Amino acid sequence: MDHETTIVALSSGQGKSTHALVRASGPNAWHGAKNLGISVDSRVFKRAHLRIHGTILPVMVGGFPADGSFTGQETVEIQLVNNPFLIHSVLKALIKATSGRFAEAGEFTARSFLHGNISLSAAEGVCATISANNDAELAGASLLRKGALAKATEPIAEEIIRVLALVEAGIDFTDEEDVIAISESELNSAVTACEKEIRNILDGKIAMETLAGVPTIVIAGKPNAGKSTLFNRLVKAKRVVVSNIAGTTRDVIRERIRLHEKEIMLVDVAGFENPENELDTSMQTSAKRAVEQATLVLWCVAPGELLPSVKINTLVVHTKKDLNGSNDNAINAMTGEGIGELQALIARMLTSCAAPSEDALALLPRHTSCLEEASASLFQAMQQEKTPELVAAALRDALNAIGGVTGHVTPDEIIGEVFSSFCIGK
Ligand SMILES: Nc1nc2c(ncn2[C@@H]2O[C@H](COP(=O)(O)OP(=O)(O)OP(=O)(O)O)[C@@H](O)[C@H]2O)c(=O)[nH]1
Ligand SMILES: [Mg+2]
Repeated sequence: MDHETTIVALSSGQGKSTHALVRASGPNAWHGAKNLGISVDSRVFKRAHLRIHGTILPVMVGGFPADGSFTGQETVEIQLVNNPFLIHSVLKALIKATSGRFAEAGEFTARSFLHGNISLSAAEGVCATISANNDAELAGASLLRKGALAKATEPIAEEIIRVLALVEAGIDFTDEEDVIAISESELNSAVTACEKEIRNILDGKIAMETLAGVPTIVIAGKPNAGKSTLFNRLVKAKRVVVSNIAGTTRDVIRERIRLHEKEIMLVDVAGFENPENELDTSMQTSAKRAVEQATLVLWCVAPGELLPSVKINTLVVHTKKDLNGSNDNAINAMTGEGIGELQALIARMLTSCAAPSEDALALLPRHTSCLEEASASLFQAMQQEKTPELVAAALRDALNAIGGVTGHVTPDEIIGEVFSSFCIGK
């Protein structure tokens, strides 16, 4: 990628909307806009008239100077009516006027990274924000975007650099007996501390891909407990068959619903009982697998049934309230009594089990492997404490691996790979 040519792209998404946003960034961005009859004022968004095909097009224009733009280069943003023909004409006119070219995928964000405005992991956060499908994914992406991972790893990298410098000084002054740049015990405790920090990040991490799916809520319990009636109530439709014959539901039934503004997958399964034949066994296996994969299990208990042993992601739901008035927390899925409270409780439980906590970092697989590599190299350095040259080599490997997270020491191919997953215009 060259970074001296002005790049131009449509920055708003596809689809129906009243307005579209065209962006140009690079050394000729402002000059090019002027060539089209627009005078750009720094940090001002204003009405303007664009000269195009001999006609005048009313637009809104914003100008960002190099030291105040996302890319770190002069930028112009033009808002116009969302008409594909007009957008295409404006893009072509801007490219001609700026002697520029169409931007490649992720090129605006790549320039931001290359001008030192954001770290590589923060750039990946921009990408993850654009493609987020749910609240948890958005929260994970925003932690990345705010540079939380870079903030956590940079002090570790600085410490490795400090220790490496001392080890190398020791190698350089090996002839001078009385010069000990770093003692074995000092080296060991510094490297151990760095390794522990990396381990903490890895242990407390939330893998970004686990946030991508919608949470799954499985309604489970004994046959006839009222599971399917609750399923239908939450889906707000007669989606599954309900009857007083135990064993009515046989398959795993899934329905995507919204609950308190959250997208969830609701699942109804066969009641748990001792299998009596092959069909029972297969039903039970499917139900068990669904429960194992659930984010949250609603374990339905009808009056007179024994309570299950409590598990972390399980919420016991007392059904058929009308048949057992003594339990305050019970529901009646037939009338809807207690359903509002149950929905609120589910939403609260999902928030606590799905969203990353303030200090939990959402890592992409690339980050995890860089950190694991860094940890392994530090471990290697500790094994080699008697041979300074090998310690230095292992520390350099650790530094390269950790630098890969923030982009300080990232090969061009990896940078190219990261930005190519963006869409054009970002
Ligand atoms: N009185 C009363 N009956 C209920 C209530 N909820 C469900 N039922 C009845 O209980 C029976 C069983 O309900 P289902 O929803 O089919 O139970 P299930 O747990 O899905 O049963 P299986 O699919 O056989 O495992 C049906 O006759 C329902 O009408 C309730 O709150 N009160
Ligand atoms: Mg059922």
